[in-house]
Amino acid sequence: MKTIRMLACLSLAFAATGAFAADKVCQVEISGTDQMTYDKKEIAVAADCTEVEVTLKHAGKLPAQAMGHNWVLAKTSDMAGVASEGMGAGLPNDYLKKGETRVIAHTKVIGGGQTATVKFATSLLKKGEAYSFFCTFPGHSTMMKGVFKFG
Ligand SMILES: [Cu+2]
Repeated sequence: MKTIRMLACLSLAFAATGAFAADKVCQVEISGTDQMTYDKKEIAVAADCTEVEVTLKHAGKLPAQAMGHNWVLAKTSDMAGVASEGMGAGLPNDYLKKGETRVIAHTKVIGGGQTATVKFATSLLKKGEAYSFFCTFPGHSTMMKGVFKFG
């Protein structure tokens, strides 16, 4: 009886793996600088991407304590609130409020020479919604922000 159940589980696992074969992971690269800027003002992800993998590079030299950058994705209407409420959370929490639910995806905060990656499913995104990416290091989101387009 146990064996049959295990076989059933195995075939389910295989079925799931088969489904993943149709997945399309789309890569996005973005850099941050010591001048408090990203090198992109807009990121566009095609509608057939099932997952997005964002790699953030800090091309500068300053440490995370002085010029830390992260990459945070949220609805454009949530951006100001996420940034201002994340300010007090501190570097160990990547300047994101504990229990923050408005963030769709984010990398950790990194300093010069470092790289961080985040992968998320596009099923988290709604067509027709306006999304923005931004840095939640205190004061940065006024300059470090851009439009995220899906579809
Ligand atoms: Cu920043």
